[in-house]
Amino acid sequence: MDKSKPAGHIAPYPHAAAGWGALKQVAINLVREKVGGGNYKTLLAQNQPDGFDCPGCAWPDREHASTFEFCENGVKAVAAEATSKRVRADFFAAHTVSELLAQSDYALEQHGRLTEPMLYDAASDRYLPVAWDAAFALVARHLKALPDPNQAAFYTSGRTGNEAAFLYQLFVRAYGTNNFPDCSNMCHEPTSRGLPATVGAGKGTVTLEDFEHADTLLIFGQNPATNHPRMLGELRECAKRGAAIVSINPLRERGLERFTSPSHPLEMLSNSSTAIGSLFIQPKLGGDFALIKALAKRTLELDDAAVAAVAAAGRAGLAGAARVLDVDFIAEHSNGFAAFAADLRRQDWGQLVEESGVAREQIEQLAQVYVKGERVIATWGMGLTQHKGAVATIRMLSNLMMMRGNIGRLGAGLCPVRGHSNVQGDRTMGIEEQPTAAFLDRLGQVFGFAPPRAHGYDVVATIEAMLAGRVKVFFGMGGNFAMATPDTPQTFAALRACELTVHVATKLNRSHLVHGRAALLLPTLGRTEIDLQHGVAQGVTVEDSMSMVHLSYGMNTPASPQLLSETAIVARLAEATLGKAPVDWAWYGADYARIRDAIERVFDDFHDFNARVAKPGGFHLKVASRAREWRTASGRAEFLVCAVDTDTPIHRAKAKHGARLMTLMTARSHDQYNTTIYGMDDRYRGVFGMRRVVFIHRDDLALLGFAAGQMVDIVSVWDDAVERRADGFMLVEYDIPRGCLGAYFPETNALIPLASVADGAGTPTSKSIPVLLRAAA
Ligand SMILES: Nc1nc2c(c(=O)[nH]1)N[C@H]1C(S)=C(S)[C@@H](COP(=O)(O)OP(=O)(O)OC[C@H]3O[C@@H](n4cnc5c(=O)[nH]c(N)nc54)[C@H](O)[C@@H]3O)O[C@H]1N2
Ligand SMILES: Nc1nc2c(c(=O)[nH]1)N[C@H]1C(S)=C(S)[C@@H](COP(=O)(O)OP(=O)(O)OC[C@H]3O[C@@H](n4cnc5c(=O)[nH]c(N)nc54)[C@H](O)[C@@H]3O)O[C@H]1N2
Ligand SMILES: [Mo]
Repeated sequence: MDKSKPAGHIAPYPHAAAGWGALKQVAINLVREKVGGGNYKTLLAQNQPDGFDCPGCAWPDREHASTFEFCENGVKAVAAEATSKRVRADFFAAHTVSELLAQSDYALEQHGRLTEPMLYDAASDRYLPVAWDAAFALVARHLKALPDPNQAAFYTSGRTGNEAAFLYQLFVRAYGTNNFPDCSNMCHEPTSRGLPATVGAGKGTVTLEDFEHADTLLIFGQNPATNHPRMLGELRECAKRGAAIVSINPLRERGLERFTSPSHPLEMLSNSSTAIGSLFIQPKLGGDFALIKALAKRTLELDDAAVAAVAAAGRAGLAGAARVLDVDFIAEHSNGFAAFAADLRRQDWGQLVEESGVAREQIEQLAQVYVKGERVIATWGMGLTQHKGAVATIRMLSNLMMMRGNIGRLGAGLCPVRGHSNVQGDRTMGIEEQPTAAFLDRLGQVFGFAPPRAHGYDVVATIEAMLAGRVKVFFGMGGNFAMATPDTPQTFAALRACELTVHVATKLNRSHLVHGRAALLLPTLGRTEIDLQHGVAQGVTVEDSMSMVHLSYGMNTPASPQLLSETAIVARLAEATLGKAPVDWAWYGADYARIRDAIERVFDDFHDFNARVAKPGGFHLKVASRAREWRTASGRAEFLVCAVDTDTPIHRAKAKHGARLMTLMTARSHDQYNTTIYGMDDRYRGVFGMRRVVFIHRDDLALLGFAAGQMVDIVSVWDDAVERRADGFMLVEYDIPRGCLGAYFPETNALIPLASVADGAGTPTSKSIPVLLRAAA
């Protein structure tokens, strides 16, 4: 590993987020990606009715948007797919797999689009061309040879459209397993597991319309300027209206301070910008649970004060102040409030301050903002989900919102902000290792087969099963399993222990190089490309983060005539494996509208699917909690008592190592899409030309006896004998709470122990890793 000083530099970013910087970056990207002339027009068709859904993120689009919503990172995602560079058979002939493994993730991405199916040849350590039919026959042979279908696992990344996802889960269940690890397991799983127990549905309750009416926004653990740039447009409008916007984040992310809108020419010309954040609260990593519980406690105290004031005023014959709690909501809609309130009253303030890392005065200030809001939206991203206590944190947030009836009414609600553009839709379609019995019953009835009942493996369980030899075939529908997952050396060993690994992909990545004894690489169409089946262009449907379902049509000529759509790959693999049972796969693959009809038969909420989705903008998929219909066991929204966890791996490591123990978060730079590295800058955080950096507070630099710019190795602290380390990172002094560090993934994934997951969700704790720093060897 190269431990010499990186070539990059650090320079604070003084400008607003987006604006001219973003446009310049867009131009650079188009040139770098050598997007062919005809493909420029694709950018204009992005997120427009009859265009394609942006493969960038899951933030929704304004219906009938009249101007192109310009988004730098959306353009990067499109440009990466529309690149004119190609990886052909001659490329693989020229490079052994071992050679390619030595290249960086950035270099692998730069080679361009995959063009034909390839089969690994161990004798030459190269990928060689293979015919599609032979490829499907090979996978089918492996699958049929397994003594138990549960020895295969089927991964999904969140770009896969609904039609392919539906057919895929049908095939896998007809084959006989529920082993559906998916990117969601590493992402918003704590949301999907946390919310049903409280509001009865695992999805957000707001739509864009609610943003037009909200007067207060609480943004937890999200970096929208980089990861959901179109969200800034909504925030800008809210800010202009005078809404209070609070960012709760250990880092003061740039896009939440000031934003120049590229779709507002005046702001661009005058170099002016809209101030966005009204208040910044910087909890320590993983401190959100204690902070939210503190807000709930304070809200209760303020209500007690209001009740006392009313009583006093009444004695004096005056009208008193209004209640702080929404007593009507609590009485009519909820369950468990008395126990919840009793727990809040018992809760010690000191513990909340200590565990959140936020001073009591600041908590009280934030509580004032919260109770002043008549219509409050709470949004959250990976800053809440990738912790041991993530499920409890999300439930506590739901509790807090319910106290003031901020769920299921105009301008208010819960807003988990999902990542991949169709990650929510894939789950809706049944990509789910823990399917409900009701869903399986229905699937079995509609298609006349008996789906497997046993729950399957999620991402972490799949890696463990591969290591233990219990999973022998790994099939990846998109994504980059080897690099997105924790404990990198273990994951590599797991993949290498497989009899067969198969990846359906658009571009080369490391997962294709860390392979099983047999390995296939199956190239597929991206969402921007025309998908012709029997001469007819097919659209695919996607569901965004706010449950809007719409059609997406590709416009570009496919990167290679040999590419198959994901749906076609599933249909042909299913037929090769199962014949025409329980359905005629090819018949479905020939016309995606038939798959939508089948989806409608399995899910009531998709009634009239083809007709409704044909309308520009599509339709909103019902979320019961939005309508204050509570699909919980009690039929009411549940207040859930949750205690502060003071026995986490972080607490235990601190007890052992004292103040030198640091908590590390791993997040995204501005120039990456998850494991895809587009460039080496993190502009808004002032990092240029390098990625191996660690953000650290100046007092911690002093405490540890380091200086900014010095190189360190990072070592995790865990209770097994495995040494987990990541070497050669430059220390960058940063405005981050004491005891906390920040770095980028995937370079740091080797530090996350496989067993370190969110309670009740299995999500790797990518934002709270106990580590020690050592001067680089
Ligand atoms: N351009 C681009 N767009 C993307 C992606 C991408 O990689 N690139 N990825 C997509 C995907 S799959 C996803 S899931 C989303 C991810 O989007 P985000 O949720 O924004 O993801 P991250 O960059 O991991 O970091 C989240 C934020 O959490 C903060 N944070 C870290 N720990 C804590 C904590 O303990 N508490 C609080 N309150 N905050 C914390 C970090 O400072 C950071 O600002 O973006 C999607 N969109
Ligand atoms: N340490 C740490 N680890 C993390 C995270 C973190 O914050 N910290 N975040 C986690 C999160 S939120 C997520 S969602 C996961 C992401 O995990 P994944 O979804 O597995 O990873 P991606 O990097 O999004 O996958 C990129 C690859 O997908 C393929 N691809 C792109 N478009 C298409 C397509 O249309 N079809 C097909 N078949 N393939 C396509 C390309 O080959 C590309 O190389 O990573 C997780 N890992
Ligand atoms: Mo994600």
